[in-house]
Amino acid sequence: MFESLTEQPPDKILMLMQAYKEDPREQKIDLGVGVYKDAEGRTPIMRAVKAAEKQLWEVEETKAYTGLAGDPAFGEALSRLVLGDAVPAGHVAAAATPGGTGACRQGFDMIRMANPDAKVYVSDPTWPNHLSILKHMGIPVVPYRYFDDETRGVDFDGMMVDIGRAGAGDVVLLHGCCHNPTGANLNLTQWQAVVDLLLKTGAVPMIDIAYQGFGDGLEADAEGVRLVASSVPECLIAASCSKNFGIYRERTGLLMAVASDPSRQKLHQQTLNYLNRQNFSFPPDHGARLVTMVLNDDALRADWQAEVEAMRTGMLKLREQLAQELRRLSGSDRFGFIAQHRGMFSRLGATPEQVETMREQHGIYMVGDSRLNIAGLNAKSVPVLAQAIIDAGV
Ligand code: PLP
Ligand code: TYF
Repeated sequence: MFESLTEQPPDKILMLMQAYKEDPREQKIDLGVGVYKDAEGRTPIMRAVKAAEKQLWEVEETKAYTGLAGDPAFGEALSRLVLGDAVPAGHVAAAATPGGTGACRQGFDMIRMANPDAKVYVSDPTWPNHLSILKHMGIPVVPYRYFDDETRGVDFDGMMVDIGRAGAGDVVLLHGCCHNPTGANLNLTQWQAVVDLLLKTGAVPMIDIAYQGFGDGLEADAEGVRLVASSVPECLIAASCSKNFGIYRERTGLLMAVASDPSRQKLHQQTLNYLNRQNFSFPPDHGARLVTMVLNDDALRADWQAEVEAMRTGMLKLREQLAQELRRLSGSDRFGFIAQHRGMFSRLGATPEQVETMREQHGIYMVGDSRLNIAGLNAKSVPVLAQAIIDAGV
């Protein structure tokens, strides 16, 4: 039977990770996969997470199943982190998922279940996994203009025209902050305009937020999500704890369904539970429990916030250093966008050939669309990258 299977396209980001590993050059620089790294190139376990893990080992008495939506305390704590006071708890249904990817997948499943004809509008470009999961599920995808290749900012006029075509029964997928792969984001005025448009058309927003705290701060990064969630009749939010808690392999995420009418909450919760049961039954608990402990303990939370803030400001400093170095080498301001972008990524706007040249000649690994992971840099490698960018003729 399985002879009928054909090879599926591999994940280019994960392939790049492998190619980097196999490169024997000592001075190679990894700007590929979206994993935070400190100046020494390590992806550390965050202090508060480690402390929670130690405590957990002492106090945990059972590994028996939780609930289909995971521990409700996790749902409450993480939805509060994302939504703040924007939406009362009684309007939010939430289910733990295996990572933010699992939250996206479950969200798409809920959309398909509610409306088998739904089209999902996605930014051009978006995280490749959005596209591959939607394709795998047979959900039609409509790209909307997002990145302006000239300014390296958001093509907001184009975006508004394109998402204006989504009608009731369609979904507009938005990145909550720190857009992957471009680093270009909406400001709050633009979020408001998107909300007004969605209210007019009746299209439902789904927000993927995987980098809260990596852009302008934990609160600022959630402003767009909070505005949407408090304004529209219904929306989905897929949140990931992989980056901002540094617990990638624990697979910790949350899918939220928010409704302005609280009487919808019960059915939404039941649907989320049902979908978890169909796809994997109980979600992973370890990472979710650590996150809950960190968020609900004042001291752990303060330490975690301080560490996220240090990661964020460190990345901002690298952005500024890179923009400055490129200003010096190019004698122009055309790389100023690097300091304007937010999050782990920036799309440089280099051609695939230029990306290849940087890899071959300088051992610099970035994704083929010229997305670079800022956290892969340190103060010493920034000038090396800047020189390579200029040498490649970007
Ligand atoms: N969404 C986006 C845009 C991402 O970049 C990521 C990255 O890792 C995720 C979701 C989910 O990640 P994970 O499944 O590791 O939590
Ligand atoms: O975009 C990234 O690099 C991260 C990590 O299949 C990632 O989101 C990359 C590929 C993948 C899953 C996660």
